[in-house]
Amino acid sequence: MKNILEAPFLIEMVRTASNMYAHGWDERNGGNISLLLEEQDAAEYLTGRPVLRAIPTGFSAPELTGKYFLVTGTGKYFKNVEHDPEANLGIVRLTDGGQTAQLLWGYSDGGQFTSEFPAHMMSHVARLKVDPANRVVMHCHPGNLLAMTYVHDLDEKAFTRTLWQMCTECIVVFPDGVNVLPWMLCGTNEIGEATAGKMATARLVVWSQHGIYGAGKDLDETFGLIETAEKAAEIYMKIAHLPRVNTITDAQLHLLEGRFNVKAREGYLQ
Ligand code: 2HA
Ligand code: ZN
Repeated sequence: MKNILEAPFLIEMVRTASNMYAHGWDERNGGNISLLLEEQDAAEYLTGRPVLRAIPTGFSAPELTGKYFLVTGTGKYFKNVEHDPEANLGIVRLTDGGQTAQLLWGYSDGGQFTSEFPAHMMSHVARLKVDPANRVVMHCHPGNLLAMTYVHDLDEKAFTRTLWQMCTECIVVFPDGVNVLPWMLCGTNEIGEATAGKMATARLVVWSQHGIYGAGKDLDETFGLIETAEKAAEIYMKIAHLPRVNTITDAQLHLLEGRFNVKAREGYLQ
């Protein structure tokens, strides 16, 4: 059996958590990441490992039965992941229609997966239906996106259009736009179901006055997705109180669609 600490997927996860912390998106124990492991990686690194513990999930997700996930731990600080991956991360296999998570590695101090596990697993189900290549769900608290939810209309079309207008490349990176949930109690199946519902039509879901969820095919891409939306929100927060003299027009956004071969969310451009 190969050493999990040397697995490329684990090294990438550690790098990502450190990078998110360095960006200021994950204060204290804020944020969480889940990565659906490839069959090949699971076979190489996990077959034959004994089940260390069986942890009830409190929800069902039959679509994920037998799938392996690398997930950040509840109460853990992203800044500490690189110093002790085995305590701060865990690898689980979902069984019983998703109702049980078998711990195969990690959470070495007796911990368990993030309190936002329902939102993560339900979002994986939702994104895999749209994009079978989806592997990552990522949650964090980027300051400018959060700030924007205090001062901007939370209507999804209005929120998305503002972000698209803030940086030229936004519409290329997230042509499906950004979906928005109102403030809801976090850590519950309810917010998990609501997040997954929003994930059906976009890879970014803002949790008002809390943070953002992103989904993508790998850690780099998902990080970059949130990074791009956060950059746009930063520009917005710099200019929101100033007279807007120039902007990116819908005609220009259409030019970007053509140049980069992307299709903006239906009905979002004039
Ligand atoms: O504590 O970010 O939403 C981790 C979180 C909960
Ligand atoms: Zn959070």
